[in-house]
Amino acid sequence: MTSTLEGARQLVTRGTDLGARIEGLDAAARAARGRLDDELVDAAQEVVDRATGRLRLSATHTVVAIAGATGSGKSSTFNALTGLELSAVGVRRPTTSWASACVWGRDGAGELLEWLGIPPRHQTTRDSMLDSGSRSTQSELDGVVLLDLPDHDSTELSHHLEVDRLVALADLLVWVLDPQKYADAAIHDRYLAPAVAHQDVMLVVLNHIDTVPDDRRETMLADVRRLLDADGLDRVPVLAVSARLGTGIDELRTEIARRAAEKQSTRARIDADVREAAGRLAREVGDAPTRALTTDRAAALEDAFAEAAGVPVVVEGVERSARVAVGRATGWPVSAWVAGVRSDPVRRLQLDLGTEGRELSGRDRSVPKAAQVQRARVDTDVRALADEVSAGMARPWVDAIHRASESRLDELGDRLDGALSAAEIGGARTPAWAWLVMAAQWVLLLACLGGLVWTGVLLGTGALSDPDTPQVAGVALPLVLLVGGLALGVLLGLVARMLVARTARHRAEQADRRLRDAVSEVSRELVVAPVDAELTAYTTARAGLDRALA
Ligand SMILES: Nc1nc2c(ncn2[C@@H]2O[C@H](COP(=O)(O)OP(=O)(O)OP(=O)(O)O)[C@@H](O)[C@H]2O)c(=O)[nH]1
Ligand SMILES: [Mg+2]
Repeated sequence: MTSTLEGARQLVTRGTDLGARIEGLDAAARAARGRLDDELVDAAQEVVDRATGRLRLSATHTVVAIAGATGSGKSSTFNALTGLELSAVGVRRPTTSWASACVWGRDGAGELLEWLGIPPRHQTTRDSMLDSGSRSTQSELDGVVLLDLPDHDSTELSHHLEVDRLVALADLLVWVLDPQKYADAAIHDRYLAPAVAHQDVMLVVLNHIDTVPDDRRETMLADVRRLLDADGLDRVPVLAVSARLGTGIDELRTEIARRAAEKQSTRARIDADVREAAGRLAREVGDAPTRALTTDRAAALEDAFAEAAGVPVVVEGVERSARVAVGRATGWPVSAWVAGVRSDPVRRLQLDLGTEGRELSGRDRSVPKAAQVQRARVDTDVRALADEVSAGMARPWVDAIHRASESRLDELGDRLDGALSAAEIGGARTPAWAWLVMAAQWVLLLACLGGLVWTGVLLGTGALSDPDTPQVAGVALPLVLLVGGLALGVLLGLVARMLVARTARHRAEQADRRLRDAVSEVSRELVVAPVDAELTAYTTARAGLDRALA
């Protein structure tokens, strides 16, 4: 029960939500602009413009256009329906050069006629109240705007343009065929067969039926039917008419009047236009699932960028430099001498970090060579990203995504350099604990040296075991100073080494984080954002088409 109700409600919404469908097509066309063929996008946009234009105008009028080959009898049919000799019916072909209109019920039709581009001199109004002579037949057509068009097969270009323009704007189309040309490939290929989507807003008239012998009429009508079916127009009614004698004109008028009274043609026509345009777009857009860039993919790209920028080399440099410099400051001073360092360790520390800092600032950085080599990897990764993200999509989107992914790669070198030189890598500071450790090392060294000298003097004077010599826990103080200073200095040196390693690692991690942040911003701006824009456009286009075709 509920599901039936739900179904019914859906049908109503589907039937009435033409506005949403037009909006969907509009959104899809905008998103496809620059990505799909311009002509296709333009055509969809025209449908949107036409549809919104028509919907703003009179909903009580139905624009009925009479179209067909020259001499088929369009103007004659027009005259027969209006009951007036409005359109020139000629022997010289083509006769009609400009469309003319006959309006039943003028109220509200002015803007519509303006929109149709029919100048006032080509307009006639039939007001049923005034046409007392044929009131019943004329009031039947109330709300009809009947258009007599030029021929579609003319040698005159202006005729073609006028016909194509008005055929696109009409709510209901009456195609007039004649016994000579009803099988013409031109009319079937150019107008009838492509109008499959519009068959619910079309009528076909076989005119000049008086010229066909009675016994051949059935066969000819069946033939017309067969050809229309072959075009896919099996729902289009065919009416046999003689505009000259008036045969079948009442039936034609009744059919037009019925459709006009239902007031469905306008929306049905727009609906068909929207569906057709959306269908054509959808074939190009494809139906691959929508997607977003995965974080894994973006992270892999950042890695490639970081490597291209030489971030690992720089980070390793930061760690090495910190380990060496802080290590020198905090190690046992004697081993520093042994290592052949004669200069002031504090000065050396600053000098070293200063050099590293300059390298990292990008001005005389030692990594550009690495960047050159790694550019190849960036290209590969960008291509892999574009491949992955566009997998299964239709060609135009695959191309658009690849184009977008590479669109800004030329800036890569400059942008990475800029980002890295702006990044704060820190690390030039000697930590407070290192100063303390260094002071302690010197105190211990002095204690050790003091103990050594003292012990030497006592040994020289033989007074080492003199009870006057100060003692600590039964051991002579000079020996305690010598051995204790030495042992503690070495021990402190070992402990400091662990701290140095941690500090160096910490600084390296910090530098890595900051550099990667800078690189990540570059990769986001140069590759991720452009690709994301394509994916968003794809999602918008797909969602729009789903709405348009709902
Ligand atoms: N016998 C006969 N002649 C017709 C019929 N309908 C039109 N004619 C004649 O066919 C010729 C062409 O008719 P039009 O109404 O001018 O044809 P059209 O389609 O408007 O032609 P263009 O304006 O040139 O495109 C005229 O001589 C008409 O008198 C018909 O049903 N029977
Ligand atoms: Mg004509």
